[in-house]
Amino acid sequence: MFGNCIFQIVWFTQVQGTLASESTRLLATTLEPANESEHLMQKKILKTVLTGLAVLVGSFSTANAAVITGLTLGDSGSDTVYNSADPSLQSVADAYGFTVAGNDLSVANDQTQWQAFTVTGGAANVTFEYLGSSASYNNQLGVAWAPLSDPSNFSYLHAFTNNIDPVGTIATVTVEEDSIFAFYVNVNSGNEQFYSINDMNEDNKGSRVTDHFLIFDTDQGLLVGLEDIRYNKSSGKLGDQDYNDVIFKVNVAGVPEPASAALLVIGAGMLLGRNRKPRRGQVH
Ligand SMILES: [Ca+2]
Ligand SMILES: [Ca+2]
Ligand SMILES: [Ca+2]
Repeated sequence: MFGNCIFQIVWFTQVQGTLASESTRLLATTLEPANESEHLMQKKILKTVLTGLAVLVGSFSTANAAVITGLTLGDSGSDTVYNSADPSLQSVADAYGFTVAGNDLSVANDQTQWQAFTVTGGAANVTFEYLGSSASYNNQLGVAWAPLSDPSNFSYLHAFTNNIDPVGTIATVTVEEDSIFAFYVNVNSGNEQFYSINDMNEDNKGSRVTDHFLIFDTDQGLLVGLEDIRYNKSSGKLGDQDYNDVIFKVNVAGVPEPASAALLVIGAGMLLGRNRKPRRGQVH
């Protein structure tokens, strides 16, 4: 689960009324395009986001009351994980002891169909931990996020680069309240870009919904495996489709409220004051 968050299922029927008015508001505020292609892109992303809101699968309360909600955005199927060079996604999951509801994680059977997440009720810190890679490309990974009031207006927050940053690198980026976020990769330092939102990927034209990012909701946070090569018509796969090109863990937590942050600073000051006194004693 997301850190120590409380998991609660939110069924579509419970939120349908709220979403209907939200949909109207989004449509009214976002479809003012600068040109036709931008218009089409906005419509496409908006449709994707609203479809996802209609299939909410779960939400999480965090420390500052931020609620993180996984969106499937129309994805309903697991994807095959093919074996290739070590470390395989399964071997990394095993090595780090990832479990789902107390049982060993299975990369074949435990895939969520989440493609993106909404953040409401407060800002959220998204913390990456780089766990492993089997890729010749250097891939820049991070979060793409947009305000819910303007869901096609993405900003990019870089977290780490495989093969450059060492395995074990930890990086935190902050996503604002009332936003949607997804994972992105700049493949081979920018030759291609893929998202965890399949409809935003250039190789996903048509009805294919094969994921570039497989996302698992584990007892230690999210485990994510990336396939960094595009869809190949003749093989019917995304590259070798081994999802071990970059493997990372993600934890999402509410950003502390200002009042709590102020208390933390005061607390830290008291601790520093305490520590200084003995040091002075040692010097003299
Ligand atoms: Ca899928
Ligand atoms: Ca691969
Ligand atoms: Ca690989």
